[in-house]
Amino acid sequence: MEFGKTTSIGKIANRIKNEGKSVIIVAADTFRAAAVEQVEIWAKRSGSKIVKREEGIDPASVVFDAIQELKKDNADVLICDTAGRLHNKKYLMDELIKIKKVIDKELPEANKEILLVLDATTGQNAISQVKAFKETVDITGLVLTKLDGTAKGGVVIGIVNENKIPVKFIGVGEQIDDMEIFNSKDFVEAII
Ligand SMILES: Nc1nc2c(ncn2[C@@H]2O[C@H](COP(=O)(O)OP(=O)(O)OP(=O)(O)O)[C@@H](O)[C@H]2O)c(=O)[nH]1
Ligand SMILES: [Mg+2]
Repeated sequence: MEFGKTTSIGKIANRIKNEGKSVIIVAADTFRAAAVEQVEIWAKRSGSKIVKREEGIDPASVVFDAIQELKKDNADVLICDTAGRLHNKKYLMDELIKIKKVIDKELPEANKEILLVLDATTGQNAISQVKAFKETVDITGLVLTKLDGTAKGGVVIGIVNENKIPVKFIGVGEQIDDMEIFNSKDFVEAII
């Protein structure tokens, strides 16, 4: 779903680059040619290296390749852009599990984050999204996008309480700097 995953990856990569670290982004949404193009644009904007392969290739194999690049370059951070638009949900979840297996095997010592990107405008629907993904992979954090719009994302408070998953970033626009580290106090004030 178009929740802002790829955009958020560009913004997060930019933040990490600004901290002086090197970033590789891997285009692991191989199901749509356009997805690879979109993430490539964000890699350029953020000054990150991209690892990509042709459309239709196994996403986990591209991630495997990217990890070899990471090791070769001795880069600091690898960010994977994954698919969200598959009609068959089971297939999508199976792909995520495969990607996670590759990462765990190839980078057993690395710090890993699995971020679920939620669109603040989707309301209650977000709850079922979190449930489905949480059952599949251990989500370590949420990114809440489109908080610049009219939606205040109040539903996320319920999600955080129920699932004990922290909100790590919030998206507040379409530009590269439009991302903030989540501050629960500001957020509650904005909702009120
Ligand atoms: N206003 C606003 N728009 C955003 C924000 N984040 C993303 N968008 C817009 O939302 C649309 C979808 O963003 P993408 O990053 O392509 O979403 P995605 O989850 O990667 O989508 P798929 O790859 O199609 O599943 C784009 O038009 C973005 O510019 C945000 O924080 N605020
Ligand atoms: Mg995308």
